[in-house]
Amino acid sequence: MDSAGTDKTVKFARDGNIAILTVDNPPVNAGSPQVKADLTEAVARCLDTAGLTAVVLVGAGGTFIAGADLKEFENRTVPPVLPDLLKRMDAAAIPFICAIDGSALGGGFEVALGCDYRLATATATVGLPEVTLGIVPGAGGTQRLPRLTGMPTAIELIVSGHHVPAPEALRLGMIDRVVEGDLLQAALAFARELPPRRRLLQETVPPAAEAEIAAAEQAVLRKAKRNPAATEAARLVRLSAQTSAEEALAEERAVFTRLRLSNEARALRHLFFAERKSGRISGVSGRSERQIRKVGIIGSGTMGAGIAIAAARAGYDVTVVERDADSARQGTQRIAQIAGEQGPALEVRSDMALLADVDLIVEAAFEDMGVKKELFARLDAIARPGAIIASNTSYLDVNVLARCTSRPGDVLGLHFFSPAHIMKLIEIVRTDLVTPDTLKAGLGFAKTLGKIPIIAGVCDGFVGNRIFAVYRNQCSFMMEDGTLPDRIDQALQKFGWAMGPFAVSDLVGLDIDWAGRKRRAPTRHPQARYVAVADRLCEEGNFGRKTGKGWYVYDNGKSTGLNPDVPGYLEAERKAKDLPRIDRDDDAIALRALASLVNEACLTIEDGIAQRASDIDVAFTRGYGFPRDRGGPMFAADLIGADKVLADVEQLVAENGVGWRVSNLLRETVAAGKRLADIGAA
Ligand code: 3H9
Repeated sequence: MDSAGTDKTVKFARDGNIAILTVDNPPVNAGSPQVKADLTEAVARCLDTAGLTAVVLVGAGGTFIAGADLKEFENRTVPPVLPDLLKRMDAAAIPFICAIDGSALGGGFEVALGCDYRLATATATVGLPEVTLGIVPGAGGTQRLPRLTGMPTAIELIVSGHHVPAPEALRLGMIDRVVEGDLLQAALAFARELPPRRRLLQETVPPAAEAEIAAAEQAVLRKAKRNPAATEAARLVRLSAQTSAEEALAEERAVFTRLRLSNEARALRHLFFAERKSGRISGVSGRSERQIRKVGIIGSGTMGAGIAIAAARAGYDVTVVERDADSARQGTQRIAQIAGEQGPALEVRSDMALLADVDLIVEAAFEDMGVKKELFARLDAIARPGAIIASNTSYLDVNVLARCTSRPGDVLGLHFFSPAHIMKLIEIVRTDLVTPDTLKAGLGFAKTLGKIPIIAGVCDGFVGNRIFAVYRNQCSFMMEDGTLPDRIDQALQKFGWAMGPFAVSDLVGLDIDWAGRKRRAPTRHPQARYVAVADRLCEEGNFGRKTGKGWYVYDNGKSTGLNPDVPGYLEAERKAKDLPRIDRDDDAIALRALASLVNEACLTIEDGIAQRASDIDVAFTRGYGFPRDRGGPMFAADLIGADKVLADVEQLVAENGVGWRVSNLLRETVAAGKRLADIGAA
């Protein structure tokens, strides 16, 4: 085997008459301008070399190509571009065989589609996830894939952006063979058989009934709300059967180029990198020395059941315990009901001693400090040395719980979001005395569960709920200023929120917040602005959806409109306080809501509770229904104009009075002309 060009990101080597091109650009062989240039040069060399019978394309480091380099997207495109390379490969006389290990995604899979044959290891994944990044494939993906899978499947795959595991890809026709054993040797053996050329663009798209295409389209487009790339991608796939490949490719490229620098695509790229950064703690790196295999969960209410299901599905050996036999029976039923046919079936037990040999305990008992303190003291006596004890509390002081044990270094918070087996967000709560190894173990556990972690310090509500509480409070002030709750909900949904705050309160239950307000009442400043309408609803037993009435009225769980009592309650309150009326249009409502989030987010970073602004963007898009296409509150504020948001914060603080202040960090960042979303980014 001869080899050359070792300083290149694409290495050329030969095995007899077969050329081997190895893409080597760690960590994921992303298609940077250098990779594209080197690949173009290496392909040209193959085409200029006499006597070659085939080219095998492979990736170094256990992966093929994870797609275009997303870090380069803000820069101007420099030639050579991928479509031109694929055109050259199409015109070649010899076949290209792609050997896929790890990921072949986006532009990486488009290179694979530009080859004649695709072989993959059983653990490889392939796909075109561009739509999830607010763009469409830019190098023929929308034209070549339907020729392999048919149009309905291609629409489904491209619009959803699904990463397809090799066995499924084989079934769908996306790859030709799944390889057991040495991938390169298998690809070389395949090449030696002199397979005929197979240029996808010369094939026609398999026929499909319009009804089938439309059904596939509707199903995926429904899920891809507020993403213009989704509709464009579906339209482009349809073009594959309507016009020449040349015309369709030109249209695909034009759409790709237009969407690449759209605000939605920028926002989604920001979140892509933010989600990769959010689990990092400065000064803490590497894996925990502790192995977690057995997980114990205390409590089988909605949260405990969801956590148990998530852990069991991730392969942990799970033990769930309850305080007595009756609760255990109910818990077993609850888990069966939530997990459904997919399972797992878990039997909840009523014996705490069963937790003696587990590696990690997650306490998901009733949110009461007294109950939890007692539990932590008991757990300290039961858990084996070295076991980690975590609380799923959403606001209680985990430092206090840690001090109830003789091993505060092994205690942390793992705040799941409901439903815990579905929601991706998790807050890893860093107590004062927690050891780096415990944090690493908590992060490792979260990652195995497929969660996206952010790190939070200890305070009431940690990062997410602390900021969300301020936002909700601000929305109730806007209501008291004269805008009815349904109008506020509508304005925020128009901005892109999954639900408005009043609809969320009804869903969660007004009693939950009521308990919180009563708990905080003794420490509330007597002059602090306070809206009492929610208390009135609660006093009348109207707790939202579950009682059929809250901010809205419900019939069989469906809202039939605003609770007719609310306007009267509001007017009475406004009159009693002699408040001036402030009329806000939809934009002003959305801006004020955003301003409240951004200011509290900056205060949370200032206090050392949140690590960085991008973590807050992750938390709000993954846990609170903030629109992903706006990139999270901090990124959205940068797009709207950080100075405009600051001006609204200043007004908000002036209007709200006691207890409200403008974050210095916010002021300084705006004054320095820096991006809010970059605060804390190291
Ligand atoms: C595209 O291709 C458009 C084309 O149609 C255009 C044709 C003209 N760029 O996720 P991980 C980094 S659009 C730059 O932690 P994993 C990542 O930031 C693209 N960097 O590992 C991280 O860096 P760091 C379509 C990238 O094993 C490191 O690699 N492609 C890229 O959990 C490890 O990543 C996609 O959408 C990239 N494209 O998952 C695929 N990808 O360590 C995007 C990764 O400094 N990538 N990095 O933080 C993924 O889905 C996952 O990263 C992957 C690995 C599954 C590959």
